[in-house]
Amino acid sequence: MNSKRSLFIAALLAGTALGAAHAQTTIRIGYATSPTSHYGVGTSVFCEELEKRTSGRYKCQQFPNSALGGEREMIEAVQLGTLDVVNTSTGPIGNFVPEVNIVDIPFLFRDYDHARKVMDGPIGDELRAKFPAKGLIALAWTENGFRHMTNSKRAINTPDDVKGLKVRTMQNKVHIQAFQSIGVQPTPMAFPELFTALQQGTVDGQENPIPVILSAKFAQVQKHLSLTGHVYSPALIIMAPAQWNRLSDADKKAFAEAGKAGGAAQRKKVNDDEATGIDELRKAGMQVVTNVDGNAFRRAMTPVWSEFAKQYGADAIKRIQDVK
Ligand code: EAX
Repeated sequence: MNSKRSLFIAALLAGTALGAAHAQTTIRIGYATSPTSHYGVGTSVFCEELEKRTSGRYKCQQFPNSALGGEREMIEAVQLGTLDVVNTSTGPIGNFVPEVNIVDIPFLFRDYDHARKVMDGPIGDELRAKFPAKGLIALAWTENGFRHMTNSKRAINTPDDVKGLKVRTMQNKVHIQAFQSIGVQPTPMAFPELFTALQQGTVDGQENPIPVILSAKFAQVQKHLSLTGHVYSPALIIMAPAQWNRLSDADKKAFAEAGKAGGAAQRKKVNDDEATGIDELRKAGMQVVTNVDGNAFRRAMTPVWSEFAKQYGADAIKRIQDVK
């Protein structure tokens, strides 16, 4: 080999090595709510941890406030590979991974401890394992929170009070069926359209966890809040398989660990908002019913529960309930 050529190859190799050491990949990540919301906090921790654990080879560009569309659209974009990562509620997930519908059943989870234990345990792992067949990688569970009802018409204490109300639901067939069963007129709608729909009276109410009600400023357009806690709303960080498959095993581990850290931070923010948010919403003018007749709501949904047992398996439902 002549010396000129070997020099050239050496330079090329050095260039590659140098390039590899400095190569930085920007991960585009979207979510529905504001940067200071639970999704914003969880996503920021995910991004910081990712950067740290890959020595800066990966960093994020965040797209908060539904800038890239509703959750359903963002999941589609991840499936297509035009978006790298989404931090989303399970609301629209059943349309992609039907097995996940089971965790959206109202009154399935007793409390936050129960829900988090299920998602972090074998059941949550098994559900995440269903995603790759649908062209999605479920990196880690995060959290949206227990959902409560708000509306512009009246205080809600019992299931009788919700009869005839037009309530926006997520694009989730379990939720739609459950609300129909107690006499609500469900109006499925993407989240980015919701504020205007409430403002213009297209719908009377909606239901969301405290952190969403706070960050979306629904107090400006809804007078009544009832702490119905009728359903837990899990969330997850989902990644495009094309991105995931390119990663080394070490980087896959870094992504997964960053996802877990993001999930923990997001849950902590949900806890904080639950602790202080209700007072904040009162100050913003909402009338809050704290002593909702939860048992009455549960009883009212008993008939639809037998339907869910048929659809999602009585055994699978019991397995979730049995987690202590
Ligand atoms: O995930 O659509 C909804 O109501 C969701 O709870 C919200 O976008 C946050």
